[in-house]
Amino acid sequence: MSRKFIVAGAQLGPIARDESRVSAVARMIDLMTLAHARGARLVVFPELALTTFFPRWFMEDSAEINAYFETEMPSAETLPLFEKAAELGIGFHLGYAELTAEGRHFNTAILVDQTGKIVGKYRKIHLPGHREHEDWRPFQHLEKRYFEKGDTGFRVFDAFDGKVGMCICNDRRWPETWRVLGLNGAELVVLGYNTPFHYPPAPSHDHLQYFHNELSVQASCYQNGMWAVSVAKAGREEGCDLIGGSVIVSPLGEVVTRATTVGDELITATIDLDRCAEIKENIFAFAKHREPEEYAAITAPKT
Ligand code: CDV
Repeated sequence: MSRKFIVAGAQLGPIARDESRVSAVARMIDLMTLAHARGARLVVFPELALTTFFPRWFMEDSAEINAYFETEMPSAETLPLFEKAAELGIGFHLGYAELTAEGRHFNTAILVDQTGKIVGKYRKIHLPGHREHEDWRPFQHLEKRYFEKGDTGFRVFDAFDGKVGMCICNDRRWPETWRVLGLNGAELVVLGYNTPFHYPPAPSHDHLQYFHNELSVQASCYQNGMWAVSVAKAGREEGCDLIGGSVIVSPLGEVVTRATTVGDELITATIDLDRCAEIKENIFAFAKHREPEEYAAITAPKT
């Protein structure tokens, strides 16, 4: 049986600080409807897709912070997305800020199947940025303040006739993310990101933001023989420029399709999960060619 199907990346333009979840969900439903019209079985939305990228502001008031988090999924505001997905028979991936019943905060993403059922959850492991307000920055990046390190590991889910893994934004830059997903059998990795164009700790790298984005995803797909759908929240959001550059990448490391704007934009491609074998059974046949006894430094505690 063929494992060829169409996937979509639903890049979102900026979400204003005062934009409601209802409005963000309506934008996502429009993109989902378009994805369905183009024949997609799965549509991928960005990281923290329901609100503005709030870690750019220092906040101390827990009520103010918690207002950006979801305590249930679906909620009254997000239910229409699940209902539309079930009506159209299209799966989706969604990033959001999760507040658990125990009061824990995570940067989370879910995978939803074509019946509208949640079949996978991932909580972001590599949290960039800092914990306290840093005056010198033109904008803050307080993910370490607002989120705990994820506790799900890099799991892979049986979905869409294949093995699907997830990661979120900064995770995509770390080869360990993809290698663990690859060792767990992932054939398709879906992810979203919010990447500011300006990187205050090393502004001389700003002109390389799009390059580093593609470099990370392309190298990782090739080195692990997997497809990726990597999707931005993009554009000028509350005065902060976020890169676009959403891509679908093949197991050979090729960019199959790429967004051309920094607004709401749908990209689609036909992917064939059977093509992962071209890499997984050849140049990166893990069982034949890996030498894990030489890799102990990778998992040694950090110093
Ligand atoms: N949301 C992110 O994780 N953003 C980081 C930025 C801060 C470098 C990223 O890796 O794109």
